[in-house]
Amino acid sequence: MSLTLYFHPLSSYCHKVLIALYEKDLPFEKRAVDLGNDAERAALLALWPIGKFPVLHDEAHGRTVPESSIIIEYLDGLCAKPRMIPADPDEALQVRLQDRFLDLYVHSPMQKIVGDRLRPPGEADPFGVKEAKARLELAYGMLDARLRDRTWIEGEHFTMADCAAAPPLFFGSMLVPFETGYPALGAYFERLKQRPSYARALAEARPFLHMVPRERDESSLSTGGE
Ligand SMILES: N[C@@H](CCC(=O)N[C@@H](CS)C(=O)NCC(=O)O)C(=O)O
Repeated sequence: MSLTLYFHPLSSYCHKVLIALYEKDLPFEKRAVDLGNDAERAALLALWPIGKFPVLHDEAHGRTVPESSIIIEYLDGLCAKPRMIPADPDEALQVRLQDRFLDLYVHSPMQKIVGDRLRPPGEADPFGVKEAKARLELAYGMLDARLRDRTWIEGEHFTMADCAAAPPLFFGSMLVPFETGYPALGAYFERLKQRPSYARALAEARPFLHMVPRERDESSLSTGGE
């Protein structure tokens, strides 16, 4: 098999890429990375010294591709059906903008809140968490307004922006719920969960979800994603 995805079953950015892989029905091998295991961590660092997953390795083309959005662009190059980024340059720009919005203003604050729960005793950052919650609420409001007249983030076609939306909304809903205050966003999230690609990624993650820290736990330090 040519494609290997270095991933963690709980990593939300890995879920983003898994959705695109499942949309395209591309064959690939999954290589789970436990960052607490020295050999596995070293193998990931050898591919991408930043040490974050997902990382895709394409043996047939001798390419190693980090960063979820870039991996999805790369997958579009390998298999254009269905496209996750439209061929039309203007439409592609809009999808990339929404992808950035979701990563920076939904995914990052969500990670900040979960990450704070994994910090060592005495190192919590309540002010940063408060800011992250406010940013999530702001982003929820913008998404809710956008989704009042759209099926997917960019309209009628499922794109990279939807791959970017589902995972942080899943974890975000446990931290700052949106189902009641943001009805269009709540309805969109229900559509996402019905989408076979995301339903599959979520079903594969479910056996590991008990590892997600629900509250700040002074004794826990995890090696997983979020
Ligand atoms: N910008 C990166 C973010 C990747 C990222 O934050 N990955 C997390 C898991 S969701 C990770 O590797 N966490 C482990 C760590 O930071 O040590 C992308 O889009 O792929």
